[in-house]
Amino acid sequence: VLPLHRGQTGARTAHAPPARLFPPPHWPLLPRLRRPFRAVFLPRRLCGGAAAAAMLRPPRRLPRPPRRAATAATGPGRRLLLSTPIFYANGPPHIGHLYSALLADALHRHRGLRGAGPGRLSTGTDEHGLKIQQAAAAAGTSPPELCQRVSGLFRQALTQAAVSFTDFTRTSEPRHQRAVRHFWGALRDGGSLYKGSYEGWYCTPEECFLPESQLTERRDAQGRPCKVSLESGHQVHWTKEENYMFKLSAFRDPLQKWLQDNPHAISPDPFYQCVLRWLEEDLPDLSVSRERSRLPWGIPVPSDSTQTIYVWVDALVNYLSVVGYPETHGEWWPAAHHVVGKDILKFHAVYWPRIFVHSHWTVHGQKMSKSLGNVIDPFACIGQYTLDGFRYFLLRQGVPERDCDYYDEKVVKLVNSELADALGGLLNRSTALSINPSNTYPCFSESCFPKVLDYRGTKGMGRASAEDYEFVASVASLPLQVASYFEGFQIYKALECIALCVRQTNGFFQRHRPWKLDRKDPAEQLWLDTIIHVTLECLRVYGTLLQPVIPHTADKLLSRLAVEPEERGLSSLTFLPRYHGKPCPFEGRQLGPDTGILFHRLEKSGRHQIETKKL
Ligand code: ME8
Repeated sequence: VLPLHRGQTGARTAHAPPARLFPPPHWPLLPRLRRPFRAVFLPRRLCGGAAAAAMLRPPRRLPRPPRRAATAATGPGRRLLLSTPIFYANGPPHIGHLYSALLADALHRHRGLRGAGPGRLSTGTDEHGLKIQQAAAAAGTSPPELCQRVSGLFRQALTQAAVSFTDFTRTSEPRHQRAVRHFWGALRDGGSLYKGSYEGWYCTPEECFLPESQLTERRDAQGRPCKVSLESGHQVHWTKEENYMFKLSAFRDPLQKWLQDNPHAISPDPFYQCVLRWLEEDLPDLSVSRERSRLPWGIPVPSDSTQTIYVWVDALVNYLSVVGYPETHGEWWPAAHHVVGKDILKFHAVYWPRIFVHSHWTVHGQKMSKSLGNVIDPFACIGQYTLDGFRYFLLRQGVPERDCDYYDEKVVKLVNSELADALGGLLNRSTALSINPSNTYPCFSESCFPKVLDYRGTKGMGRASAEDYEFVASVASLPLQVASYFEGFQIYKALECIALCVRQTNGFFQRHRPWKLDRKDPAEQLWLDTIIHVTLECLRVYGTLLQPVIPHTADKLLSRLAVEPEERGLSSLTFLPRYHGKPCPFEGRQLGPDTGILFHRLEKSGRHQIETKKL
């Protein structure tokens, strides 16, 4: 029973003791922990220099975290924990879940390629709470059995989608439960909990209380009037019980201040603004437990076996339990970034820091839901569109700021035009034996493509046109542009820029018609080799930059270009060094074996809805 979501209507009847605000707490769920302990959760730059370093000392009772904790939030070699939400184990995965995981995966892979410090990508399943208890009852099974099955499906889907997760947490695991109990103890010892009675409209599918303003009247299946959530349409039930309350209200001002001081804590910006607006409203205390008699499926409150810890408190602690809380999390915290859907922003932003938020996938303009029978099955999509094809589609078309609509024709059209035709076609044309019979990475000729300060005055100097100079400049700036889009959680924009450059490269190739050039004429040969050299250099850059998104296709492309594994990192990525008079390690190198078409065109297909009876 926790009114975390969109406000709270229930009447609180217990008397809340005033919360102590000094020193001001920075995260609501981490209130009044002893100062050094709490600070472990704070990015260093947020607490400021020496003070932060002092605050990052470990608490007396806990083992000392490694010294790395103090530098975890800054510096190029920092460790970073990236996470996806942990998904409810009440139904099979769909493309929305996969999208969250792919965003996190692409960020994780991109970071790895940049040679940043060691990183972790955590995911998992959220297995407690009323929702799971009811889903198990409906499926005629027990909660542990249901969770075992569904958790397995999520693990399988993420593995099949090549999500490079390093950790998979199940909230039913003993190590997680232990962390949650410890966390509860820290809240209690810090004086942030009190016992009270609570009543209000509870929405089980959303696992939260809803205020009257978020409700509307409908008729249930038997035609009786009932109240439902305005947003999700799910029925709500009046719930009244005794439970533990958390003094969230006391944290409104510090949280507001912290967010104002850290405008990048939540990206993209519209979601940050949205959280600030929520905080302008009332922020009532939260109910953080439920009566065990109603909810036996959950972690019992330590030293009060009549109560079960609220599922959201339990779930959020996964971001700590995954890195060994309470013993070793200091190695990873506070450098933690969370990718979440907009539906759970409030749960995260009001309780947890540093969030990348994305919108939702709809299907033919409708919300994806089991009752509408329009849930899209990621297994079927991967089978139909190939792993890389489907990864590319979701990451290229998904725009975090707004909902995106899914339909099959869109996947086929996009993937065929950008991966099969533009990228695959370019590789095919530029490596064809008819124009490159030696099957090597040919030489660049400075006389054909001389270095100039201002390309507008290039007439008569070489064979490259002003348009060619412009295009080469846009490819040269691509790696930085892509990096900054990844950093800003705008992977779709990074892919848009790459697609644009691929189109320009095709234009370059087409414009100069290398197949018309005569190899026997020495001057023509120099120009022909230069055209192929520039094209292969472009392809090498695209292959390198696309690794986080389409790992298999990028590997195939780079292998064809004979780029060794140790030459595929982003930190050492150069483009066209010969243009700058520097040696190119690829020049003259034998190309890799031709393993056929880079990406086969997709056929049109039917829709991929999940068989909801599967469970
Ligand atoms: O909320 N489009 O789990 P959940 C895009 N267990 N993404 C979507 C989506 C859609 N249509 N539908 C869902 C929970 N998602 C909690 C989280 S975390 C401590 C606990 C994605 O199984 C999106 O990331 O309902 C959303 O936040 C998540 O799945 C919710 O998954």
